[in-house]
Amino acid sequence: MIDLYTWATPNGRKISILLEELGVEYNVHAVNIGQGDQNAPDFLDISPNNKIPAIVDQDNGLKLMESGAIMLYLADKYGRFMPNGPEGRWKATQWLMWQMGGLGPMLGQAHHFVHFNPGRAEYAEERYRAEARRLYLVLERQLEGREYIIDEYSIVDMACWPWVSRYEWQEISLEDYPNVRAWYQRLAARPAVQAGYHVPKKVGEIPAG
Ligand SMILES: N[C@@H](CCC(=O)N[C@@H](CS)C(=O)NCC(=O)O)C(=O)O
Repeated sequence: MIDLYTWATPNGRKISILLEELGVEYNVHAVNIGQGDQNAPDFLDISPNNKIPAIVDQDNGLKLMESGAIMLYLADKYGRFMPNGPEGRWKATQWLMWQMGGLGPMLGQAHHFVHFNPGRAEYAEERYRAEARRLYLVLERQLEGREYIIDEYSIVDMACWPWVSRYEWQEISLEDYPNVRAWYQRLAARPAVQAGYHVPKKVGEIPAG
C-alpha cells in the first residue's frame, strides 16, 4: 500500500494520476502547502526538501520525495507505463528529465512572475513567458505524428500533462499548439487522469484546452 503526501498542484497530480492509472489502492494525506504543513518535522522526515509530493511504500518502508523519482519507482514496482526495451526506456528517461529540469521549473516561474506578480519584474516576466512558449514548441514538435510523447502512453505524459493543464496561468493558448492541444484533450478524457486531477480535493474543473 502506498501513502501519498500531496496537494492540488501539478507535481502532486502527477503521482495521483499515475496511481489512478495503475489502479492500486493508496492512502492520501493532504499537505496544505498554503498553510505551511510542508515544514512540519514529521513531514520533513519523509520529504527532506519540504515539498510535495512524497510517498511512503508501506510494503517495504521506503520513503521517497521528488516526483520524477517517485514515478520511476512506481513504474518499476508495478511494471507499467515505462517501455520495455532499452531505447524506449532511455527516451522515456530523457523526456522525464526534460519535464523535471525544464517544463516544470520554467512554467513554475511563469506562474510566479506572469500570473501572480505581473508588473513586479519585467525582465523575469519576459524571460519566463518566452521560455514557456519555447517549451510548448518543443512539445509541439515532439508530438507531431505521435499520440503520446514517446509513442506509447507512459509516465512522461503523466508528468507533463498537469503542467500543461495550467496553460492559462502561463498565458499560453493551446490553439497555437494543435498537437499539444489534441494530446492534452486525449489525456483529459481518461477517467484516471480526471480522478487523479481531483486529489487530494476538487478545486475546480479541468481546463478544457
Ligand atoms: N522537484 C520537486 C518539486 C516539488 C515542488 O515544487 N512542490 C511544490 C508544489 S508543486 C511545493 O511543495 N511547494 C511548497 C513550498 O515550496 O514550500 C518535485 O518534482 O517533486
